[in-house]
Amino acid sequence: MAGDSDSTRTGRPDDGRGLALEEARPKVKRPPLYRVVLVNDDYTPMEFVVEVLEMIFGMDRPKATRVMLEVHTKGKGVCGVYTYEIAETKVAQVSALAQQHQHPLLCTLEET
Ligand code: TYC
Repeated sequence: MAGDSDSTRTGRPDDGRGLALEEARPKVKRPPLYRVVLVNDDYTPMEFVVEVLEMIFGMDRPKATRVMLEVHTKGKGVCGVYTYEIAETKVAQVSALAQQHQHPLLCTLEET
């Protein structure tokens, strides 16, 4: 704060040596998080979706199968929650795989 001495601000006595001795206050904020969402369609094979969930999101087969079936029955489902760069990369990886195999599988980001 402009005009305030260190000792006023910190509540610690001035040691008289004219050197600011302050605890380092770690100034950290949690980054915003984004959901990676898979969208259902009528054409992408279930097996392909399960493999994508295993490859890109590190799920084991039972978990990948549960998530795929949730998307299939409810219309969409969350694959994971990540910081922006990681979420964007996962979306790009899923989209690239879907395009390579000519499936219309859609994967998007949602702010949390
Ligand atoms: N509905 C697809 C089918 O019946 C399977 C599917 C599941 C497709 C999840 C996309 O994100 C998806 N073959």
